[in-house]
Amino acid sequence: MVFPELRSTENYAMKNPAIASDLSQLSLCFFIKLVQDQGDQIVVSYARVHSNDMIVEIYPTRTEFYVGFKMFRFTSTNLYDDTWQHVCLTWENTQGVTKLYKDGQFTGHVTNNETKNYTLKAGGALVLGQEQDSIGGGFNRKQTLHGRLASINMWDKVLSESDIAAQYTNCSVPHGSVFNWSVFKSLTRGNVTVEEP
Ligand SMILES: [Ca+2]
Repeated sequence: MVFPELRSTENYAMKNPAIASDLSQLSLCFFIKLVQDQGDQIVVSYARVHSNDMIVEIYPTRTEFYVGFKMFRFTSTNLYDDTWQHVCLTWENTQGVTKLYKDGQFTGHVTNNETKNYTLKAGGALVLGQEQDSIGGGFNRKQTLHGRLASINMWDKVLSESDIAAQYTNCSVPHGSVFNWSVFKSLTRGNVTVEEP
């Protein structure tokens, strides 16, 4: 899926509602190839209870992941890279820990105690390439995605390191149990295009 370089709030893919059951843990994985234009890049946003219920935002020097409006900041792993990368984030509400994997390898974890016992509520809108400030809208052209995104899937459990490594090495990704990449191909808006490999 190709997100064009001209920043616009018209370019995205949206599934609404996107999540069928409340989540106490999750894994979110995707392949991404960014255009480095020095702006921050929104991969995905999910809005239900908060407009920031789940966000992946890649900055030139850090990556921020939100669950329930609470932030996990990763500064030691650079994802702002114009080559193809495989990225997985896992979160669970027992310890309130998010783990980041790049190209199949664990790169670090961040704890946010405020996400302990939090439940990500079902029924919200999931948008690829835009940051929501209201459910399904409130986009900002400075918070968009430039580049290519593929095989974004989400599961309702924390995947193991070996499961994640297999996605990267095989380039073969099992269907996400929460949402599955293939559904987004028919949900694009604006100038977002789908290229088949
Ligand atoms: Ca927002």
